[in-house]
Amino acid sequence: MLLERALKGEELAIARLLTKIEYVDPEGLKALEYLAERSGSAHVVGITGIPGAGKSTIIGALIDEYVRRHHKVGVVMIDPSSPFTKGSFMGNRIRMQDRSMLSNVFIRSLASRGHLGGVSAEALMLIEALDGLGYDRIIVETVGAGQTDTEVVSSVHTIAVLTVPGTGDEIQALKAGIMEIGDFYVINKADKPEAEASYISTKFVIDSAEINFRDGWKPIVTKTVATKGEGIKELVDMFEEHKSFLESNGIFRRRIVDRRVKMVELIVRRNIDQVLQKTIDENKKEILMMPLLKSVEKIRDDVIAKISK
Ligand SMILES: Nc1nc2c(ncn2[C@@H]2O[C@H](COP(=O)(O)OP(=O)(O)O)[C@@H](O)[C@H]2O)c(=O)[nH]1
Ligand SMILES: [Mg+2]
Repeated sequence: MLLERALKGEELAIARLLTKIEYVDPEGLKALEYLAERSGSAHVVGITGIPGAGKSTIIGALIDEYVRRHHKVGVVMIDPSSPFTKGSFMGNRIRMQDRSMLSNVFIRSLASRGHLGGVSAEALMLIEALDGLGYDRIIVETVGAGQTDTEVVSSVHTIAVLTVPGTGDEIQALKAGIMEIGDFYVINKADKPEAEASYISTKFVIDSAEINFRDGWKPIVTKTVATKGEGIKELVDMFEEHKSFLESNGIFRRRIVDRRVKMVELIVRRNIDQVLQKTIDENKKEILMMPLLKSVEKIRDDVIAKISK
């Protein structure tokens, strides 16, 4: 059976199982239900930031560091503009013959449009599944904009916002309210001369901000050079610290409950949306001929009837 083989860690079986989950196939959903009973221990970290900030690069470096620490790493990428594969992350490292990289890392790229009509439900289902399969560190790459991202971002344990030096990102981000979401502000590309100024101004914004930080955690500002792996060990240390902080507050657990509630909501909402769309398509003519409120009532009653049978 596919699930059994996936639980044994067979990569091909995992890939096929996740596809079935993504497509909301009955076998996939059954497996997801089983995996959801075993999940709940993975630390889920969201990496967000504008395209080109270095998200994919830093994720490659984080994978290295996590595997060095004997973790199993799952990656979910919600960025249609950069369809990375395991090969593109692992290219150099496989040549270094680090076999553990191959068996302890699973990377999944999500397309821009999910099979349920959006990508967030799939992302949450994949996180749940990877968690249940024993991946104890899960990284989610998002561009940090739009509804999908908001839904996913609010369901992860730890959020790291990548900013690029010299772009005035910090000020823009603060204005846009993005500064309120991060647990970490990572000034990547710290090899650029403008990095120090960015670091100082971001720190200033955090220190002087009169905002309620998420869960009472004061965001940490830090610098990295993702391409050289600089600052990555320290970043992972701080992620682990944040994990302990969340665990000691009961927030770690609460976030997983939130994730499940959100997942259920999204799946049901999209099921209902599909019925609604179908009903509207079938009744276009009637809608046009009826008074407005009458047609609203008719469509609503039809949808309710279809759902409840
Ligand atoms: N100089 C420098 N370039 C970097 C660094 N991190 C990433 N880059 C480069 O920035 C570009 C965009 O990186 P990518 O990871 O694809 O960004 P993403 O769109 O946020 O996923 C690539 O050409 C990377 O090599 C860094 O620390 N320093
Ligand atoms: Mg990317």
